[in-house]
Amino acid sequence: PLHDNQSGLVLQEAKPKLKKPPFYKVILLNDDFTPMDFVVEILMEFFGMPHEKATHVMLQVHMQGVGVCGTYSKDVAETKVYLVNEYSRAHQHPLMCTMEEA
Ligand code: NFA
Repeated sequence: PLHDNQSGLVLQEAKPKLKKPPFYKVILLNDDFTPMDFVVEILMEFFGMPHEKATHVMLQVHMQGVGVCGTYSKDVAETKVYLVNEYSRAHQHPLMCTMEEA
């Protein structure tokens, strides 16, 4: 809030705001049914990875259970999670995408 003092100056109060982390990791989760090629396609089309990197990340998710697709602002991460999950659902694959604080 702003307050006028007697001299007519306007001072900005120092707000002790604790900002949340501005970036989020978009995470892909393994499952037993989604074809490997479909996951590679998603990593290339939605996350801009070249085929070799997409294959590496897909195999990491396959073996470790989770993998990072990329780090984005909150809005962009939310949009990517939504689009990937909708695309997977539309193709009747159970692939799940989520996000967490970076
Ligand atoms: N585990 C899946 C399979 O064996 C492949 C997969 C990889 C699924 C990464 C989801 C994420 N077909």
